[in-house]
Amino acid sequence: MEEKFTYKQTLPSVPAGLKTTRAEARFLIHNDYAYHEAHGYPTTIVTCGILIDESPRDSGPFHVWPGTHKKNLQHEPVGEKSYQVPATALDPDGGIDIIAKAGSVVFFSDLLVHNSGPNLSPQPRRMLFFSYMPHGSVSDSDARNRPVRMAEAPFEAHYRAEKENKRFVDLFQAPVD
Ligand SMILES: O=C(O)CCC(=O)C(=O)O
Repeated sequence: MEEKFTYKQTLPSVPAGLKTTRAEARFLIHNDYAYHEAHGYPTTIVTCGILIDESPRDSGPFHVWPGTHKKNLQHEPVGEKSYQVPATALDPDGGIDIIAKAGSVVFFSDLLVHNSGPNLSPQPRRMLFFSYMPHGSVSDSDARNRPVRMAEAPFEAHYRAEKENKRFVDLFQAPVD
């Protein structure tokens, strides 16, 4: 019902005009149900996460709190679009890093609390996620991300056209092998 690609890589230099802070280069402590609930998705979703790159400790590996899938932990809003589990509900310094080779796969419940820190390594840290809901669930698949993707489509088309017409050159490349 949903797919996501997360991509963390240190830029060789910060492009002019790009405002960013290190605090943004991470995923908050959350479960995916905190986001799925608003779209009527069930708690029984299972997500398959594929590590595209090897993820050593300094790469901001996927980090999970084992056992937290047994009960939905309440989240607090952060800004307008994000949620996190408050530090009173679990030990923010707990949990375990998933240190694994490229091609490894993790399956996890929608209720499993996870996060990941900034990628401080020179290599990209990419993951692909595919979420599945049980057959017969009433929810519309892709309800959460489709509107965002539609809104972003003109920007992507502009980027592709600028590249094709050689008016823009990518500032960095990720390895493709
Ligand atoms: O890619 C990661 O490290 C975490 C991604 C994540 O938490 C999410 O997409 O919900």
